[in-house]
Amino acid sequence: MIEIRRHNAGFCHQCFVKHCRDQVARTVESNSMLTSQDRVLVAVSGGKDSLALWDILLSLGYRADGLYIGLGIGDYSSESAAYARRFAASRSARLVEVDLPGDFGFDIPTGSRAAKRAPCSACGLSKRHLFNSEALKGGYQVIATGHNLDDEAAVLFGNVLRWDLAYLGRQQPVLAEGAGFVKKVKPLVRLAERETAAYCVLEGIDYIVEECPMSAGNRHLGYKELLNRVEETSPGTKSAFLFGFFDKVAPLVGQVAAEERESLHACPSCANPTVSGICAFCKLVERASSNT
Ligand code: Q46
Ligand code: ZN
Repeated sequence: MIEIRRHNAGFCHQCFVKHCRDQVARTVESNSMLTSQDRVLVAVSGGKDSLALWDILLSLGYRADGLYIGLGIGDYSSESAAYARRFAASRSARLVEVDLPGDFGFDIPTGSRAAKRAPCSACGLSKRHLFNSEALKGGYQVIATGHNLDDEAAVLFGNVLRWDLAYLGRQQPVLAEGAGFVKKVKPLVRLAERETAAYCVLEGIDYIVEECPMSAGNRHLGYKELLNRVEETSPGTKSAFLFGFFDKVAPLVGQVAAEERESLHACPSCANPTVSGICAFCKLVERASSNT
């Protein structure tokens, strides 16, 4: 029996799997995330969330391929790639691969040192850039990421602590396509972390359990712990926090993000949208290669 306290419900194996798929189907439909004609590129890390997402989208009949980005983070990267490849092979699904060291000449530890950025900042900007450019290159209409309820509530908490309106404006389950941008969707926002883990175990999906070794000190982990403590005493708080934001506040701050998008232009080096001059990813590549 799998208990979900915020729903005040318990599920057997079959009902739990159905519940997860229903939650994703409901999120996809109510937010017009995907059509059956769309080709969707699922950002896959080899972890539980992204593999559960890929599996659920395939089981719902969507045309979903995977995208794995090799970040060059030692054994963690080689092991996570193996999980992504094994899953793709088990479902006869297509996995697109990009390798930062092989294709761009640097890994995340080197790039972050060269650019004097925190590893997760260099990593995040590289992944966002490559998700978009690979989707454009491959002719995909949508990029799907495995951000779950816990991730999104922690990010929202951080954005609220700093009242970062630009980030808050972009924190939506769907970001529409725009000049140079492929549509981005987060179909797992109704599922908590422990639910995607249980889904993988029940469906026999092997995923990398170890955390990325560079995640130590990532402030979102601290926010997650904090929210978990609140959730423990008041089940449903995280969901009320996130969905209250989506319903009541996101429409008000969405305009800030829309204005920011309008001021973007194409990077002279790679043509991806950027605020000014050469984009952050091209600068990172330049700094990392001048340091090797
Ligand atoms: S992979 Fe990259 Fe995460 Fe590792 S370096 Fe940070 S952001 S923790 S999802
Ligand atoms: Zn660029």
